Amino acid sequence: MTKTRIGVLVMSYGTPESLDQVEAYYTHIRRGHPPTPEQLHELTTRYEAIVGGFFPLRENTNKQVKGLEATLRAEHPDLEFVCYQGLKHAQPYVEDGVEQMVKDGITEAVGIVLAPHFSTMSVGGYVKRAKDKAEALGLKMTFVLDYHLHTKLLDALQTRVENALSKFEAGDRHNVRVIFTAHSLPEKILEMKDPYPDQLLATSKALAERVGLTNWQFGWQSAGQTAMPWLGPDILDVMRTIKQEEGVDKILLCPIGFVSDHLEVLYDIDIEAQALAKELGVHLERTESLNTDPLYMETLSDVVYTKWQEST
Ligand code: FEC
Repeated sequence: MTKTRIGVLVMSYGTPESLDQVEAYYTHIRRGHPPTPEQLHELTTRYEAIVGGFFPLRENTNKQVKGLEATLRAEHPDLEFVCYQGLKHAQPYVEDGVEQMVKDGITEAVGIVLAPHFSTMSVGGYVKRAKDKAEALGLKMTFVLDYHLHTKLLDALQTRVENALSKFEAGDRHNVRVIFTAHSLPEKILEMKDPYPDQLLATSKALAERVGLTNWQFGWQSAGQTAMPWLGPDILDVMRTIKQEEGVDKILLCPIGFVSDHLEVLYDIDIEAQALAKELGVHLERTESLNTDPLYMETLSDVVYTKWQEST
């Protein structure tokens, strides 16, 4: 008997493949407006700083897509799940992924973004592009919009918080300030009653409860350099304030809004925030990224399968 084939469009931010692609990538992020030479130099310098110009997000996304396909197939041997990649700012673009599914004869598909929290400006943007293309090509598609409180995701994050806390001296752990972080967005999302801030807080609270944390807060990171106001406080300001006003000198950053090692983790936390920590005399640690943690793959597999079942 032939198995039912289900396409899965796995969407992620995307990253350049080499330093000479940074300008095109940055221009795409800026909706077709090329960066100034200063902006381009600044971004290129950040990529060079992380691992000599190597772009870990591409490899990590490739592995996550393969990992999800393997998990779906192992958990549902009676079905044939086929995963495709669709990137927001690099090739293969979201639209390319949808087109490839149609070329391969896929007639029903589920879309999922490698980001657990919904925002109209982030996940909503991926979904709109995929939906528009799928409608134009006559492909039946449904979408997972969030999975920020999935038990297995929380299990994986809880282990990461506990492991990172164990890097501090046993007697000091109750003095560690845990800061959950996510990518900032323009403040205007608040007027749209966007669920992003509440979902992030819900994940933070669930983790604090599981680990038994009382000494924690939330902070935004990686805000864009634009004239409009972005959600704050920024983690760098939080680090300065809690050191100066409360004497906090042990901090654990837990970037719950990201699922992979990439620029925003490897530069913004590991280089920029670490440099500030050194200057302030603070012991700073961060939780490990999820990457292809089996619990993360199982989270994705579970929400994709459930979404497909709901649509049949
Ligand atoms: O490693 C890499 O090569 C890519 C790392 C990367 C990830 C990422 C995730 C998110 N972003 C989100 C929102 C915005 C908004 C703007 C924006 C701009 C940039 C720039 C770079 C960049 N983002 Fe990003 N983001 C990553 C990288 N991001 C580089 C451009 C230079 C800069 O501002 O630093 C502003 C765009 C605009 O002006 O309109 C908004 C959100 C996420 C998390 C969800 C997701 O992964 O989609 C939200 C990874």
